[in-house]
Amino acid sequence: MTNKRVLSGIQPTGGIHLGNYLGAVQNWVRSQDEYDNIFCIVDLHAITVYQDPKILRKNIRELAGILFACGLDPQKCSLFVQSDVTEHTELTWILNCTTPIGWMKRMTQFKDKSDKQKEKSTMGLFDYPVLMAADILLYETDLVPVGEDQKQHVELTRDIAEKFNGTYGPTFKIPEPVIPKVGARVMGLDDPAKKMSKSEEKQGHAIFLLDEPDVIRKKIMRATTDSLTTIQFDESRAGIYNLLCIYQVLTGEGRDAIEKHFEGKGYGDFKKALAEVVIESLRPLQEKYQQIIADPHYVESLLKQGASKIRPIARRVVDAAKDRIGLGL
Ligand code: ATP
Ligand code: LTN
Repeated sequence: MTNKRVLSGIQPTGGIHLGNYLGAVQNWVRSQDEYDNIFCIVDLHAITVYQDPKILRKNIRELAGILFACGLDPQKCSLFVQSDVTEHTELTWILNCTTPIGWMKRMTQFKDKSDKQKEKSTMGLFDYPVLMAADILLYETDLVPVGEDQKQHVELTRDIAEKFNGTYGPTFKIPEPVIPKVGARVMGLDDPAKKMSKSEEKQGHAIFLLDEPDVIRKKIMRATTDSLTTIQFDESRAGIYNLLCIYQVLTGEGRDAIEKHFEGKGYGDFKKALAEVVIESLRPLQEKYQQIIADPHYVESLLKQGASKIRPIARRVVDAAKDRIGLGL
């Protein structure tokens, strides 16, 4: 029996933050031995909102470096840049023509992002979930490890695949989302009502994996909490709950043990302890990142190698879809 295939993606819209890491990347790394793994730097998704071209190019390389530093192993997975494999755009067009607009109008991420973008919202932003469906369906994916915010997009992907298969005959494999129990929705440190996001520009909103220890300490000490004092996992106290969840995933300790450990202590003590846990968890990957980017060609060659390895799968699936529909000669 062959291994199940995992596919996931991340946008090169800035440095990776703790939400990306705990919600997605850490799980990609952990399950590498078990599955056949494909990971994609989704630059075509990134341009659904304006990106400065020079910064985008720099972000793509840096993101690849960080992902390898986090522990993605080029022997065990293929990491590539989405726009290097043109089949992604080709399948997107085909799926655009089978996806009802009504399904797209229900996508909550589009509503949130287009509210922010207002009249600057593009067709690409609206079409973002179909491009994501193409990413997933191109590789006969079984499992899609993502944070909670992407669950709706994976469900849409399933609907798109089922509709296509129902109309034209079995073509696409139906994928399943994989969402972690803790860490699936890390909230902003400045505002625990908002998910931590790369593109939020406010200082103190996100902890980035390459943040220096002092920056991490400052951000955590200033994180928004409430006027209560006890250290308890209580979802109604969103700020402290978020910090406790981060502590829980990074230490691997149980909730009871954590509450007991901080019994009688104040928010200040807890925040100090959390800052040290975060700093120590990130230290090894920060060191590895410096080694990786010392040779800029190294990352580039791994990305090319990744694309060459997976391109034939994508070609085969697009050709099958074209054939089903009756496209071409
Ligand atoms: P942007 O702000 O540019 O939209 P983002 O921070 O939402 O970016 P993505 O590249 O869109 O990051 O997401 C990569 C992965 O990280 C996805 O699987 C997504 O579900 C996950 N993720 C993003 N934000 C969080 C978060 N706050 N908590 C947990 N997982 C998250
Ligand atoms: N939309 C995702 C990124 C993404 C993705 C994918 C995730 C693009 N294509 C395919 C899983 C599978 C996001 O995190 N915003």
